[in-house]
Amino acid sequence: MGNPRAETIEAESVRRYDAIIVGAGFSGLYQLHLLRDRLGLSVRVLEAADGIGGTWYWNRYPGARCDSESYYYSYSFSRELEDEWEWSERYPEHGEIRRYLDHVADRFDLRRDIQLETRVTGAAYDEAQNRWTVTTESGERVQAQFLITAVGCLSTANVPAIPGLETFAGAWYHTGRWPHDGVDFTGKRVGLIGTGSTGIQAAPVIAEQAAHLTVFQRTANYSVPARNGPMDDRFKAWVRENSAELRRKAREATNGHPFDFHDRSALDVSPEEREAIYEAAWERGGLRFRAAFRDILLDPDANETASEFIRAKIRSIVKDPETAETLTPRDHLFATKRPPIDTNYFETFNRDNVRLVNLKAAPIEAIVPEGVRTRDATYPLDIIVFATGFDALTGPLLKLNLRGRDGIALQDVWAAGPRSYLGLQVPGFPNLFTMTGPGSPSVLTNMPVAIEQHAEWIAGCIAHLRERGLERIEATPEAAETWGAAVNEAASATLLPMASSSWYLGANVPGKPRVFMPYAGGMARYRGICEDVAAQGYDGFALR
Ligand code: N01
Repeated sequence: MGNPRAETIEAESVRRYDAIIVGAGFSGLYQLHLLRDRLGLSVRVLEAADGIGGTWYWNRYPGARCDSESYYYSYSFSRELEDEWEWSERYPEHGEIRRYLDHVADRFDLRRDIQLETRVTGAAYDEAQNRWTVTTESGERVQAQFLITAVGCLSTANVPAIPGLETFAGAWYHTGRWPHDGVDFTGKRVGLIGTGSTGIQAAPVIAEQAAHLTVFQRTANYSVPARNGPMDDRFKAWVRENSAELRRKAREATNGHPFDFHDRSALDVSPEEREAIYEAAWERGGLRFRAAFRDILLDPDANETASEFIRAKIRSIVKDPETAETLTPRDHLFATKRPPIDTNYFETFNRDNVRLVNLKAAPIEAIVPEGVRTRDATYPLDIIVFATGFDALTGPLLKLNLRGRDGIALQDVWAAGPRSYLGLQVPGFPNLFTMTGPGSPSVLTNMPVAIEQHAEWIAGCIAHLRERGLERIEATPEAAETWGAAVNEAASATLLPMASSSWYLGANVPGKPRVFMPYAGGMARYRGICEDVAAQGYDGFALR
């Protein structure tokens, strides 16, 4: 028998809430606002960092800015918020996004329910009490009926296990854990490993400051110019006038961006017309390049025309033919990996202080005290920057050490890859909601659109339970099975699974199961499915 006095003391030391939210980025902030201010729940947000912002708290690397345009990479739920905030550039820089989120936190008085510097190390569901107990790094324990993970999709830094890293005599950094004081590259020999969206943003900025930059490239990447610039007054006025329509478009779009995909095929126009269309899209810049034709992500032959257009651009920009050839992607099609956009990325390789190393020809073997050693050579360096991405989608959730009914561990349930219903719930984990989880559109969309939809759906679901005196919701295994098939089917209808080195498939992390994780059926379709599920009394969930 336990000691009743000790049990009382323990019970008193555990704080209880209706809901605990893990993470204070875009997702956590809005979810807190909805659950507390609309539903009247007691809510606690636990955040590992000492500030809010989520991914934008950590990603402060040189050149870090969003690839979605600022006027729609923001919340749409409050017209007042929209009216009072002014973005300064076409693409918001990381600091400006943090200022925006700080403003949101102040404006909606969110801070009083956010506990910073609190890293969650575990969470377990107790069936008898129908409560989640969350444990933090400092040993604190908090309980809630509902647990909502708002931990982001790209928040677990992937530092490759290259032998000898600990022997490196210089300094090294991962872009997703960038020092707040910045890094001074002046006079330094810098090595940048990785040429995804991050490396492609960082390289031109580092090259301008460093004495020398060596870019270590494993997979060559397509990139389209961002064409960033200040938001002029005319454009700002246009956004204000059209705000409602732009937001509607974003909500109804496949990918949460307020632009239309052209309904013409890349194969139905003459080569001259196609070239002119791509040229105009290249000049306009940004992720919208993909929308030049409807079938770029659907038909390999159509895609090849876009891929070849970009390859030709690389050849025309990069002066040294050998460097241009190394930079030219040939092992995957355009946008089958998340397409980067850039400011002078390919131009950077025309600088005298920049060198490209082809890791496909000679892989990295070790990091040695003086730098990086590949099979062919040793490159002396003072600083190594890892732009090597993230353990995407599942990584941040698995790190929480979640245990559901009967002590089952999420690690075990997902050993062969993630399984969920709508990306929102996992069978065996009642009252746990995974915002932008694997199986939802998340990373294939403009994130705030996906985030708002999830936050609103979860709030609606909890309101539904409360109105009916219900206490518990859990996805059924059958619904998760069917949804898993729908996720696979949606991916197979696109060219996305073709890129074998894509992080969408988990291919960037050695040993990770190769499963296409996000739902590729489009945000609009997904939203409709979620609405139908709710309208049918939460079909596929067991409620009681
Ligand atoms: O990461 P990535 P990221 N040795 O995984 C290479 C979002 N984002 O941080 O392709 C050598 O795309 C790896 O090579 P390979 C966006 O969704 C958004 O750049 O696996 N190289 C690749 O080149 C994006 O897609 C924004 O062969 C190694 C690179 O490192 C996502 O975040 C900005 C290696 C990693 O590319 C992730 O982007 C930036 C190794 N051992 C990012 N391991 C904005 O919107 C990996 N690589 C602002």
